[in-house]
Formats: sequence, C-alpha cells, structure tokens
Amino acid sequence: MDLHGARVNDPVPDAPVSKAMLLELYRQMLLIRRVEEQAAKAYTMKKIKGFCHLYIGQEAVAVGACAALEADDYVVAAYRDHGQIMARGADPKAVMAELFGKASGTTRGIGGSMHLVSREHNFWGGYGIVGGQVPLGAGAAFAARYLANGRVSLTFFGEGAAQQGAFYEALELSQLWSLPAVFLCENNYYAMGTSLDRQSYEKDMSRRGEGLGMKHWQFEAFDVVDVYRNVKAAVDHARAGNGPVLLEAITYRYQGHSMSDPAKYRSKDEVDEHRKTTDGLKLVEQRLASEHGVDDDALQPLQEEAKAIAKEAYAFAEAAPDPDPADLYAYTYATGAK
Ligand SMILES: Cc1ncc(C[n+]2csc(CCOP(=O)(O)OP(=O)(O)O)c2C)c(N)n1
Repeated sequence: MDLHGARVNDPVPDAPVSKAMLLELYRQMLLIRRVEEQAAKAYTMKKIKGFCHLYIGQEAVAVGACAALEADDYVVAAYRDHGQIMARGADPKAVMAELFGKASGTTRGIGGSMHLVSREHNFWGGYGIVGGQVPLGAGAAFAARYLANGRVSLTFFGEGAAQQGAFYEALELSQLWSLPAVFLCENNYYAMGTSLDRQSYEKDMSRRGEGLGMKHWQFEAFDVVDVYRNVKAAVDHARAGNGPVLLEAITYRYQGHSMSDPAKYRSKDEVDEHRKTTDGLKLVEQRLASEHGVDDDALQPLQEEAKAIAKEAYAFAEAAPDPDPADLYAYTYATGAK
C-alpha cells in the first residue's frame, strides 16, 4: 500500500480485543458510514445546507480511538466531526437533526455539521477554524490535571492543522506542564485540495513532537484494532502522568473535502485503490472471519440494523422542528443559556 513515503514506527503492545469488542467496533463503523451516506443524500436534496465534511473512509480512526477512552475523558475535534461524536455514543438522530439545522439536534440546530457537541458524552466540539481546537484540547487536559480527576483529553485534527501556529503553542504548553493529553493527527493526505507533498517539507507529521521533546509516533490507521492499540498505548501513557503524546494516524478520505468539492486534485484510481485495499470496514470483516470464523451471513443483521438506524435518523431529522427564531441570541453567553 502507498503510504506516501511515510515511515511507520514500531508496533505497540497487543492490547486484547475480544470477538464481542470487534463486533461492537464493526457496528459503530458501519453505523457511521451509513449515517454519512444518508447525510450525503440529504445534502444533495438540499435538506442540509452550508458546509458538510464527510468522514467516509476514516471511520476506523474515530471508532478505534474512542474505544481506548473512558466515558468521562474529554474529546475535541475539528469540523469533520460526525464520526467522532457517534463513536462517543451520540444518538444518530440528534446528529442528523443538527446537520438539518433542527431544534432536536446536538447543538439545538444552531451549530450545524461543523459544531456538534455532546456534554453527556464529553464531546466538546466541532470547530471550523483549522487548528483552533488544538488549544481547547490542551485546555481540557489542563483542567483534568488541575482538578486531578484522572481524565485524559483526546484532540483530533488533520495534517493541515499541524501547520498552524496554535498547534505548536498548544503542544509546547502541554509538554511543559506534562498535561494528560493525546493529540491525534488524522493524516488523510489532503488539506482541502492540497496534498501533503505540496504543503509539508516533513512528511512524518508525528515528528512535529520531536523539537518539543514530546513522545510521538506514527501508525497506519486503516485497521480499527491497530488504531485502538496505538491510541490506548498513548492514553495509558498520558493517564499515568507521563505527559502528552502526539500521534499520527495515516488514513484516507473517499469523499471530497466537503460536499461541494469534486476532488479534481487526485485521480479516481487513487481513491479506488484505497477503497479496494484499505477500507476499514473490509479489514474488520476480514479479521472477524479469520480470527473468529464470523462469515458474511452472520454480519447481515448488523448491516441491516445500521441501514435502518441511518434511515430512521434521516426521517427523524426531516420531521424535527426548526429552532425558534426568538432563541437566536440565547446561547451566545452563559447567562442566556436555558
Ligand atoms: C485558520 C483557517 N485557515 C483556513 C481554513 C480553510 N480550511 C478549511 S478546511 C482546510 C483544510 C484543513 O485540512 P486538515 O487539517 O488536513 O483536515 P481535513 O479536512 O483533511 O480533515 C482549510 C485550509 C480554515 N477553516 N481555518
């Protein structure tokens, strides 16, 4: 497989993954893919407006990473956040309703696709400013240390965000203060239409940690079990009080940058090759078959269920009420919150 010349570091310890856990990871990945396919449909029908960045192809990253967390750990993400909030356990209905801009959405319909939030799942956004969420992840880790609550913060961002000043500043302070933070760079090789080759002299984004003295490594993130094991090793390290970790997960997105991007900056062959060889859903199906003898027929109920939940989420979002215009300014300041 073409890893774009990237170096993949030494393997981490093999944390055990049972058949039940593997099936659960598969269920979550399937659900994210099916919900996003419904979102793509809704976007073309103009039910979803504004920006909509799909995560299709990257599901193994969110699902494997969130499986390595405790329920009260903090998670912060960028605008490509549908997969991450669902991997944290958010209801697909509330996610879809948010994409539709409806009052039953995760952010009461006033945030939209890029601003999904779930207090209940310790998922703190969803941000549109590239790299802007990285200091917020560091802040959550600072809170964890200050409160001595044993939590870890996990921050998702793209390789494009790893070019931003805010990224370096946040990592510097995290390292200086030995914060319980894991910074997870999802290197999908394109920042909008700009390939890694055209945006970065250094192709191994995890090496951004080197000059800061931060523990860092890079790994292939197509197989959800690999993601789980790598993120777990980093989370364990941070939770044990050993300081932050910068991880680089090598992944790939199948859709354009956003729904309005025809992706002319890459060949169809490149995308097809990834779909054929690195699709996380196929890889987990292969694992289930080879390690646990689970065949296609046994997976069918899970596949049907994911389809049904995604369709149900679409119908729920369509029928949900619009936000009340009187609430337009209600959530700008804490005092206005209901
Ligand atoms: C500060 C800032 N600069 C530019 C943009 C425009 N922009 C939106 S997404 C994006 C690409 C970011 O790529 P990456 O961080 O790799 O994440 P990906 O989209 O691949 O998930 C850019 C440049 C922005 N939103 N914010």
